[in-house]
Amino acid sequence: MPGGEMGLRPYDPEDPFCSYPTSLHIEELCASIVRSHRETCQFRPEELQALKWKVFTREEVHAYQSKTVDEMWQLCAVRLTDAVQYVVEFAKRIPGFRQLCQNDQIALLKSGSMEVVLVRMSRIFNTENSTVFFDGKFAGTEVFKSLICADLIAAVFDFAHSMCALRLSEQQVALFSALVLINADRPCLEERGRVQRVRKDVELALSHILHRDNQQSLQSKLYEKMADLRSLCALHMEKLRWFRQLYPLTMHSLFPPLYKELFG
Ligand code: CLR
Repeated sequence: MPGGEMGLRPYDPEDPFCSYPTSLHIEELCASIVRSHRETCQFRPEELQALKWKVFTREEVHAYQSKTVDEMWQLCAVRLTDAVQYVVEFAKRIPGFRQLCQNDQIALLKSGSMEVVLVRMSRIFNTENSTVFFDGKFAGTEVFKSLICADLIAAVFDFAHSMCALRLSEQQVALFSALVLINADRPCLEERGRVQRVRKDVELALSHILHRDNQQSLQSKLYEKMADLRSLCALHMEKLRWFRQLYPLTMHSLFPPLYKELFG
């Protein structure tokens, strides 16, 4: 069943708890999205601060580099899927998302979940030594060597640097993540108009907090970042197709079902 791996259920118009965002005050919408982000962000800011300098040793890096291509891909696919699972939970808690038809929920997650993972990556990226929290410690690009996609890894790390340079607050990250997900331009949407209505509210919510924080100049920078996200995800899909051709059985039998449902 499509969406089964994500635990999505079809929209039930009789459900009294399905309120439309238009009925919510914009402040409430902001608060709700920020709360959803906090509850599903996988690592709290205080936790990350405490772990900041826990980096892999030379021996540990060597162990990652000695893995075979398919072993390392599998490990990354598992870690990535954990992160995506949290994004799915975040999406479900965005007011209005559950009221979209199930196919549109799936279409938005297929095209947007990886983008939100990359936005979230900037929260757990240490710009001082260019490392990201992966598999229990902070990892530099060299850890990912055996994936044999150095260009993708370099591009992802560059993106994390450029996101960190914006110095977004957790609330701004939350609203930006919601905006990345609720995008009426995604392929295969059945009810674009309804997605557009939810998006308008999220856009209002983002402008509201940028205005409140006196950081309106961030708006255009965030819209530029969305273009970067698109090309990074296109590159991810390209690498995945390459990998599937080389190791069809690993992909088929060892990759997490959710990863295959969203990207396969
Ligand atoms: C993103 C933020 C999440 C925690 C998290 C888990 C897995 C990480 C991911 C973050 C960032 C991107 C990441 C991924 C594991 C592998 C992937 C480092 C930090 C890199 C880019 C490799 C992608 C390889 C695919 C082609 C399989 O809260």
